[in-house]
Amino acid sequence: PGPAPWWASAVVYQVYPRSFADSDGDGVGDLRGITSRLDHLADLGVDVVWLSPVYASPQDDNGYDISDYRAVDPTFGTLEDLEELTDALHARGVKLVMDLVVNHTSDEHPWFVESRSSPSSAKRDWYWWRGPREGMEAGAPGAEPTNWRSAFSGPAWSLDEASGEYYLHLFSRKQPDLNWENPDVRAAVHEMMRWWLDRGVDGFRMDVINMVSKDVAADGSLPDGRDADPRTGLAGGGEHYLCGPRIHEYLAEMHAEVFAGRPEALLTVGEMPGVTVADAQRFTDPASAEVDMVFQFEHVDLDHDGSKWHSVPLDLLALKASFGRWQAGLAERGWNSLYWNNHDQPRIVSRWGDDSPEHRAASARCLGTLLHLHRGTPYVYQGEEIGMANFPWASAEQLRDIESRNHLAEEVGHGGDPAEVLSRVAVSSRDNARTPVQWDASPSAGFTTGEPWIAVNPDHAHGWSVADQADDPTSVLAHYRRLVALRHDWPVVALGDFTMLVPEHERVYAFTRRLAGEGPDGAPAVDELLVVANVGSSPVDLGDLLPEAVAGPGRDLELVLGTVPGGGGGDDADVAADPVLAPWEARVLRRG
Ligand code: TEU
Repeated sequence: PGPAPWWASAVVYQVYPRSFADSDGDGVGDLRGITSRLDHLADLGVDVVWLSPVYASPQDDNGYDISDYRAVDPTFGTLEDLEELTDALHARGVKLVMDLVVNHTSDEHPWFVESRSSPSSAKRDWYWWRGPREGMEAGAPGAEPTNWRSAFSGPAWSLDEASGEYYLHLFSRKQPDLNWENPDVRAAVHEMMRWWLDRGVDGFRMDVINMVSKDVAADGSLPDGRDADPRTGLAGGGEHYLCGPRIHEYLAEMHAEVFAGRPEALLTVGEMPGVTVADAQRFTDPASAEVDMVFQFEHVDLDHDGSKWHSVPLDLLALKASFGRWQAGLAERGWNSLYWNNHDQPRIVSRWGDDSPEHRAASARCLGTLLHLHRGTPYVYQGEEIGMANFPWASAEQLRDIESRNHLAEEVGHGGDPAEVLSRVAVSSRDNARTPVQWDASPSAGFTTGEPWIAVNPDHAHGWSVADQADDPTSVLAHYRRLVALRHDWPVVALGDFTMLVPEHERVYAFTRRLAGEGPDGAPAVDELLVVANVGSSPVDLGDLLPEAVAGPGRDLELVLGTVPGGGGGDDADVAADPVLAPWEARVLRRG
């Protein structure tokens, strides 16, 4: 293998612009707001910013419904503001990765407007138009071409009354799916991507990119045989559009048309619901020339049963088994991305940590340590670095997310008890990730001088803000800074082999990282880290659980990074040797 790619030792930070920082007091975050807060990102030390969509959009799904790929939505500013942000990031050595949403457009995109205008329109075939099910009347219940469900409730097909045909939308009815079978669609996407790269963008995070190839029959028909059990798959019918028959062809073509031969150091990451380890090997194998890494969903699907609205407690053994398989599966070929959070997931400290006052900071540090010490490129979602928690949703009116609101309406419409449905939505809602970043303890947390578009978490006044944590060496923020630095400074963190230890232990998450290299004298040497964490709110005695690893003969362990306040400070040797792990304590130890 050649030299390690630059992103092996990089950390990416995701900005969700609507909720990051508001510069003009309209209550919605914007580009100038981001530019005004770059000190925070520099201080954290991240290498790349992934910016969620800022393109022109009716904002039906907060910008994931794009009506002009080459314009900035006035909500967020102007193209000049984006240029300023790009330059300011580059001046600090930080790259900018844009969101690429090309499985679908907005229904207000000129392409769809033209497509919808008539069945004989030149762009009709740019989207998925189909007549009603054979022998059925358009608009009759169940007459949709397939029974696939939209991820945001209801059928995945909507009827256009004028033509009597349906169009496909795997997400909202305002997000019609593009027809990638049509080469003109693909060419238009490639051209747009090159346009952004030419403007200095450093890569793309590709929204649901493994959904662009649909399992369509040779004659273009979608027969009854393509119906699915409506309760399986992401949106019901996933087997017909997740990693479909032409997906590798499309991504290889995109790579050749857009990225190949570019001298810049770029990053591509494909968001891929339902992707398996075997799929990911091929997608991320440099020899396939498709994408650098993928976002997989296996771990974040572990704590619900069937639907994301039915949460079950996390099984730590299953989590370890899942991470272990991904680490092993992408060890030789390909590369992992690592994330706990993004704009679609509830906050990790509330989800798998313990957000009670006693354990919140410790569990945030512990989970951060675990993630960042795996092999792969870690992603930090805004606010994660200060231990932001879920919001205490008390009424349906507080929710803004289309997915949450549609689900509430649907369940209540079917006779569900509103309070019960709300309590389940509150746990899993994407809005948990979308409350404003907490910059300080002032009334709107320093996010805006106006009325915030979504509630600010009241805990910002109680220590959970950037201002409160910035100068406190024991804070979650200070700990995340150390995690980022560790990946930059230690090749073994970026590149070392991964071996899971004690996979059957119910409370301890432990693994080693090993990298063969050269010692100071030029002789061959192995650098080895042991990571051990207590994933729970009571102490755990390691006893002789890890005798070899912890106290093998001649194996002194040095504490590289600890999570208990003071750890990493003066009495490191004692900490390293203590057999008892405090609640949510994590240690990164190095063999002497
Ligand atoms: O998400 C796709 C996806 O698979 C999910 O995480 C999805 O949001 C679903 O609701 C899970 O419950 C991407 C974007 O990240 C998301 O914000 C968009 O809403 C979606 O695509 C459509 O563009």
